[in-house]
Amino acid sequence: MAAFLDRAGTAPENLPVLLVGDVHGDLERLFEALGPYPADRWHTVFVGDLVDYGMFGVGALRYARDRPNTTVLLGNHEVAMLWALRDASRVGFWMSIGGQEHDLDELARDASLQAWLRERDAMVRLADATLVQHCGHDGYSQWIDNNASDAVDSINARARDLLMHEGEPELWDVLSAKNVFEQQPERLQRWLQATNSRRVVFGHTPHGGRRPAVYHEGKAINVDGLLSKFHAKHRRIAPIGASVTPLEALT
Ligand SMILES: [Mn+2]
Repeated sequence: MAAFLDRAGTAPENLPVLLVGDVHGDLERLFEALGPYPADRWHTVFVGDLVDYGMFGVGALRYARDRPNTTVLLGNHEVAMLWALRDASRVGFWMSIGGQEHDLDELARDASLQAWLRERDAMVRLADATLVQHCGHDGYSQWIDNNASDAVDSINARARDLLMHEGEPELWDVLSAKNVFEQQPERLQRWLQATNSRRVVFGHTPHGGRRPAVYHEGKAINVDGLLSKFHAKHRRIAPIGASVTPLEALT
């Protein structure tokens, strides 16, 4: 992971981790959720899917980009949006999954935001060997180069290469795969071994609970708690703590 420092010179690796599930354009609830967690005291990790459904997808991206000590991972909705930006024939599909036309216009006008978004990692392994990725699936393994010394670095390098070279179809397939770790503990265990991790945090599919869903003695954790009131699956206001929580609260 690239080392980066905030203005005060604190490495985020030394801060407690704050997990943020799928935001999906709900900047209002995101701000409410982050209120108790000042950026200078937390390493904030977004699991991806900041855009679509709600009206403020690009706003959420800009906020997350500019928040100190923050890691933003790629979700399938960011991939779909970048795909629509590059290929106008994909706009209809992207809008069918909640894409907001004004957000695409905003992104088209903002080359630096595009460049930043294309450089986001697919996953991060934190200092305590917690892996964070968008979907609860091991399909990312197809991007591990057998000669690579670190699986996570290898996956991120391949994902970035795909995003830079019109590889959105493959990215979409991997990042939109159905979560499987809840139902398949042996597969989860193999994935943790392959990535040298002790547990994995993901979002992507709403868990439907009032707290993040913790499976298999804490080895798999779903933080997609339907934060966005604009989500297609939204039925009621889910508690903010279902999506935004300190990592240490889950152990
Ligand atoms: Mn999502």
